[in-house]
Amino acid sequence: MGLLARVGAGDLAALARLATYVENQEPLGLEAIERLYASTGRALTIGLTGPPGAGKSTLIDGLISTWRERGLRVGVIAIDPTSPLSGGATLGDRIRMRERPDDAGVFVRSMASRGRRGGLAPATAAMIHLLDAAGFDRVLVETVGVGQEEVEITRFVHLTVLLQIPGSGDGIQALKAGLLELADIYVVNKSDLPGADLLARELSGIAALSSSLDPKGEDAVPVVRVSAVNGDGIVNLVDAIERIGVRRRDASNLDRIARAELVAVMTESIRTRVEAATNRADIDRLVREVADRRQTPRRAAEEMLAALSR
Ligand SMILES: Nc1nc2c(ncn2[C@@H]2O[C@H](COP(=O)(O)OP(=O)(O)OP(=O)(O)O)[C@@H](O)[C@H]2O)c(=O)[nH]1
Ligand SMILES: [Mg+2]
Repeated sequence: MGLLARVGAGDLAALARLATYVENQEPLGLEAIERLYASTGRALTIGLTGPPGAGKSTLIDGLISTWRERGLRVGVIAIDPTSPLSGGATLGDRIRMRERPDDAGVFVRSMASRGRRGGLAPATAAMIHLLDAAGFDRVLVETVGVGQEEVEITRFVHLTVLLQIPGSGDGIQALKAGLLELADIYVVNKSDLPGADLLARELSGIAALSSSLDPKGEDAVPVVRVSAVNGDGIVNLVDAIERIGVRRRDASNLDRIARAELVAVMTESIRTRVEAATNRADIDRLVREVADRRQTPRRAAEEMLAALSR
């Protein structure tokens, strides 16, 4: 496989091609991960999430610069919630990261989350492995903190950074339940705007309370104030990520990630296999029978699963 060798040699054009196979979970992509998986596990992987427009992409651009100054290679996977059909913003508009065509140490990839065949979760996990195997020391995954599936991606990374912004009127932004809990670092971005002090205090209060209630006695989640547009506080954020990253690569956390991915991949493959083994008419018939109370949902599901062993 010439493509793999070229990726191994740092060829970003080859990596971009392979990434497309991996994103679409095509045979070439699946085979590449089979071959590469044993050489993954080196990168520190970081999820970065927050409400739309919080400045996630702008911040990632600053993180890239800081890591590059420290000699580290950075890969970015930006999960794009706009459907290709909805006519959302163009990619160039959404990915507010400078192009660095001359820098082989940076690779940015956007992945659509909507309207895709096969699950987002297995494809994203595979993409993380690809960038890890391609030698990127830090792999960032940007997700918008409102969609369920996008948020679940954070189960596949070592640590998660949650962005909040001041001045949105209601303090902590309405977010999916559980998002505050799964973050390892809180960032107050746009701290050049009024209200940053208040928001930082609120987040510190939440962090202190959660830590005092934590049976494992974990340290309070740090609150880092940054301004992604003018670069303030980015070095502090990188330092916090590096510090927590060391802890988050312990055995129990690696098991957590492996377990999450195993479950996600298994769920997805059962679903696609059942779909492939069952024809549309059978599914419609089962739906009718369940709706008419002639069959229980459990029995109907068993019948669909039985198609797998036929
Ligand atoms: N004042 C101020 N504006 C910022 C800051 N960071 C980002 N912005 C602006 O906020 C807007 C959104 O920035 P993005 O980086 O695209 O935000 P995002 O969270 O990636 O957005 P989505 O991917 O669409 O959810 C842009 O106009 C940025 O210039 C900041 O620190 N201060
Ligand atoms: Mg963005």
